[in-house]
Amino acid sequence: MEFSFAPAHAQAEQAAHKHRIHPQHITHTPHYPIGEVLFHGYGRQHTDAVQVQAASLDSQGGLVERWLSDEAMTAVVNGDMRYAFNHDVLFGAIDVADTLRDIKPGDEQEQTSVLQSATQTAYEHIFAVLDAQRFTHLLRIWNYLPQINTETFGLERYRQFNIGRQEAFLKAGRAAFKGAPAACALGSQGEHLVIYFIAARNEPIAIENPRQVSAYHYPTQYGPKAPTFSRASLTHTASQSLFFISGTASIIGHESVHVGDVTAQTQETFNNLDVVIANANANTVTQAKQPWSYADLYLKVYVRHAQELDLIKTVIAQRAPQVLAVAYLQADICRDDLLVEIEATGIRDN
Ligand code: 3EB
Repeated sequence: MEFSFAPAHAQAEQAAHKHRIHPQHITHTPHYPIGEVLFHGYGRQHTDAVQVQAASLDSQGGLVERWLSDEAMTAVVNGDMRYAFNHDVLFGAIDVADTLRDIKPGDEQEQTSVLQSATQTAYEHIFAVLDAQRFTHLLRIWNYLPQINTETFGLERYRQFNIGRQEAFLKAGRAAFKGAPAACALGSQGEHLVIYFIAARNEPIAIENPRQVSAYHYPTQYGPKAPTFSRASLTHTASQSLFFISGTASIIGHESVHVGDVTAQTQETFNNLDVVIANANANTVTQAKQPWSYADLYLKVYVRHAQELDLIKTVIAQRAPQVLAVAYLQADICRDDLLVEIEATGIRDN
């Protein structure tokens, strides 16, 4: 698998020259995207890419995150769900419309919010596909939900999402605590809940960060059910090593620190990233021939306030000048006191 970020206008040109995915199953030759995600701040586009309504802060027409298969692969479209897989990995996405229905007046009497049940249903669908295709192990999940910090049903929507997510993991008999996949959960514009994911046939190694309480053990002050993710996941395919660092923020223990100070939050985020990388390198099971470093990583940076972009860029230039690429997106972060969140992906040939 290969990875790239590209400005979205290049994507539009390419889309015009390729056949759209309509049939249920298509087999593609190598170097076709196994997954494509278009990040943009405006309405929905005519594209086969997964669409996330989050504005790209450095390319005006939006950003495309592209996962390329280096082997022949099979693509499947099934209602809200699409996925494609080769010998080693499965990339999939589910896009659920209308998850804001729960803010209509009158619904508030319901016990279970629309978002909570939509999340649970989406994850159950994901697990059914993974079990059926025997790509049993989730490595990484990206979650984008509208109005993530808005309170409805007496509970912030991120916390509603966490209930549905944890319930689905438990119901499926999957690791909801130790051994959970790497993840992130961000706000988006529009109304769609968009979840995309990468799975493999072999169990990954979950990495934690000793500076932070494991997210799946956060106390209930952050919501009735804890978030379901590990700080990073590591795995090998026959030819490659994959390293996924979850969304990482200015949290020590379980508390947000440097509230109101985006520069200090970005520095603290790098203190956490440094430790996650060091912990991954210390894991003897992964037998990395070379330690992972920022020079192996693509960063995705979520910025709550677009006007703080330059402050964040200054810290990145200082702490990780050697990264392969950085993409900046405007997004709300799952705690309203967090101003920045950074995730990383590494793909390396064995
Ligand atoms: C944190 O460390 C910040 O709910 O899937 C980071 C990564 C965060 C993943 C998730 C949330 C999630 O708690 C927030």
